Amino acid sequence: MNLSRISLYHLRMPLVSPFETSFGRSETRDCVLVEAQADGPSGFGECPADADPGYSYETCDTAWHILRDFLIPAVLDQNLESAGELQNRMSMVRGHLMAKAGLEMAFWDLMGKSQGRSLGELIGSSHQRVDVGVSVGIQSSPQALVEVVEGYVTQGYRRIKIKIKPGREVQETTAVRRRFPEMRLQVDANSAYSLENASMLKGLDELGLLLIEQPLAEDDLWDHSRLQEQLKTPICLDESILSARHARQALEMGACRVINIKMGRVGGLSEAIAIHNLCYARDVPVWCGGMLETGVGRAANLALAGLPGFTLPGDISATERYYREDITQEQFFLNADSTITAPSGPGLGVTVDREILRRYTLKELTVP
Ligand code: OSB
Ligand code: MG
Repeated sequence: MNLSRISLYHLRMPLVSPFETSFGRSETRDCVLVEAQADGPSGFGECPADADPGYSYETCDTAWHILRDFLIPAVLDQNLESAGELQNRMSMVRGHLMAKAGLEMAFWDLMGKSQGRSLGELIGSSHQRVDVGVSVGIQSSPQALVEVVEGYVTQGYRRIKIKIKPGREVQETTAVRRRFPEMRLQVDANSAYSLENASMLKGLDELGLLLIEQPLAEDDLWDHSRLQEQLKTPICLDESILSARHARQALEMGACRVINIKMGRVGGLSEAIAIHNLCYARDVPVWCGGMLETGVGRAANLALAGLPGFTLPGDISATERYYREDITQEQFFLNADSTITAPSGPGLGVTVDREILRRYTLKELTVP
């Protein structure tokens, strides 16, 4: 495959409701959409860096810089037969995994379209209906949180994740647990605790949670292993896992018992599959995380989450949970059994609506 032209779009999309985590509150979601052209129809990829470096050091502006000045020049007009060859061309850039992931996703979409096969077929997904849940942001009070959760349960979500931060965890999670004693429930701290104040998390250990996601700093595998020793509830790592090597080391250290896989965070779909394969071979449950993606990134997440090792519900919700209007013609709906069906068309199986895309584009660049 010869990539002859690549375009970047910095998008800012209004969320249907503000999303608050331990690292901040947002009413909009930014991303960099990558469009790659070979012979036939173009391929799209989503780089999920946001406007601010709250979840990761990458932002849309750093991704833009790295894509424009380094990654695009390295991959244009090369004869690339596989995503592995694309990654080789990008390997002179250290880090900047979300920038690389956006470009790799566009490459996969192109490959699928040129072969007339869906992304799920290309990577060997075993099922098209993917078990999903919803990630609920920090609310004004435990009561307000219970009401928001009730709304999602009414819509049919059977797995709920609650965002927590120090002082806003035990009462909140207990209130939801009392209201829904049987619900599949988990929490996500986004690195807000340290080993010193992690005793606050002990109050969660009797609530029958599926997992506690990323309680400590992203660069702190060792302290996660010490905390895991003190908890019955499995720790799940998100921010800490940037590669299959990290995943192996975290498991061998006992730093976690579950892994959240996000292709954006780990540099692309190939590395996400490598982490899945490692965990599958070791019987370690994984699930597909989300980053409030548009329909483009959501389609890729659904294909990934169709691999057989994804035994826990993913953070992949229906379009209407995120956006009133999405950039893809396809919308995603929740099935009655709390699943979402992965698209079956070639590549990502979604079509970008040019007019809607224009509405949310802050800036745009085409090379050459
Ligand atoms: O930590 O999982 C996270 C959203 C943005 C950045 C980080 C995270 C999240 C979510 C939302 O939890 C998951 C979704 O896309 O529904
Ligand atoms: Mg997380």
